[in-house]
Amino acid sequence: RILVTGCNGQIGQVLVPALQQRYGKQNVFHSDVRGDVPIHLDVTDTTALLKLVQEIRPTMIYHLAAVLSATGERDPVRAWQVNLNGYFNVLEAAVACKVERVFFPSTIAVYGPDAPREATPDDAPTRPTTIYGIAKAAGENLAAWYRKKHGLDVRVLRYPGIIGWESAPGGGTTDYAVEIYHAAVDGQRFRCPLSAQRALPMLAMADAVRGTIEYMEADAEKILQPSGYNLGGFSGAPADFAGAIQQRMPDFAIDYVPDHRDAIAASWPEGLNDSAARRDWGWQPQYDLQALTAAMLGHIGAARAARAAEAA
Ligand code: VAH
Repeated sequence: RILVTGCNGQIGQVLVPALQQRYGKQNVFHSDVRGDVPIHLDVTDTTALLKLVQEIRPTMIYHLAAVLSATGERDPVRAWQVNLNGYFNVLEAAVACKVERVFFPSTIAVYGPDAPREATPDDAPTRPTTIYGIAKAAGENLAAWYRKKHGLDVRVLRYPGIIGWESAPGGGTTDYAVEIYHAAVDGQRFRCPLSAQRALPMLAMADAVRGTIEYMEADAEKILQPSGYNLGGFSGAPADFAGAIQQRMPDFAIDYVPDHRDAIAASWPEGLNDSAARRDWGWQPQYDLQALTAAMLGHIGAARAARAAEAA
C-alpha cells in the first residue's frame, strides 16, 4: 500500500493516477491539507499523521506536501513548518510503522550561486538562498540520518522545474513555464516574471512522474548514491519557450517583467548533470523543449476545445 501526501499539488495530481494505474486504486491512499481529497491531512499535525500511517500501514510513502520557493519567501514560518517539521513527522511515522521506502522530493533550489552554473553535478556544494531550498537541503540531511540511524530507505530526487499539461503549479519560481503555454492557447500576451535569458533546468511532468516511480521501484543495490540524485531534462530560458511556441503560433507575444522570482532563479543552476541517475538506475528523459511544447499546446488546446464544446 502507498500513501501520498500533498496529492493536490502540481506533481501529486499526476503521480496519484500513475500510482493507481500501477498498483490499483485500492492500494493508493492520498491526502492533502486542502481541496477535495479522500483524506484530509495537515502533515504538521504529528498525531494525525502518525494515526493515519498506523491505520494504512503503507509500504511506501511519497511525501509531496511542501510550500514552494516563491511562496516560502513570503511565508517562511509556514514553509519551515511544512517543509521540515511535516517531513520530520513523516520520517518518524515511517520508522514507527516500518514503512519500507519513503520518497523525498528535493530540488535544484538546494544549490546556491557558488554551485557550477552549467551541468551542476550531484556533489556540487549546496548553499541555498531561499527558505524552501534551506529546508529541502536540511531534509536531504535528515534522510541520510534516518537511513544511518534506522536503516530507513529514504530516496531523494532533486527536481528541476516541472512542466505538465495535467495540472497547475502553485507558488514556484518555475510556474511561468506552465502558465506561458496556457496564455498562448488562450491567445493572451504573456507577462513573464523572469528575464528572457534566465535559463533553468526543466523537465516534463510525464518524465518526472515516470522517473520517480522507476527510482522508487529500483532494487536497493542500484541506489549507489543514498544522498540522492539530480533528475535532469533540458535547460530552458523564457526566450527559448517563447521561441518554441512562436514556431507553432507566430502571433504569440511575450513581455519580460522580472520580479522577485527572477532573483531566486538567478541563484539556481542553468542546467543539471544527471549522469549518475542514468548510470545507476537507468534514468532517461523523453521530452526535449520541442516535444514538450508540441505536447503542451496539443493537450491544453484540446482541453480548451472540449470545454468550449461543453459550454455550447
Ligand atoms: C519551484 N517548482 O519553483 C519548484 C521547484 C526547481 C523549482 O523546486 O519552487
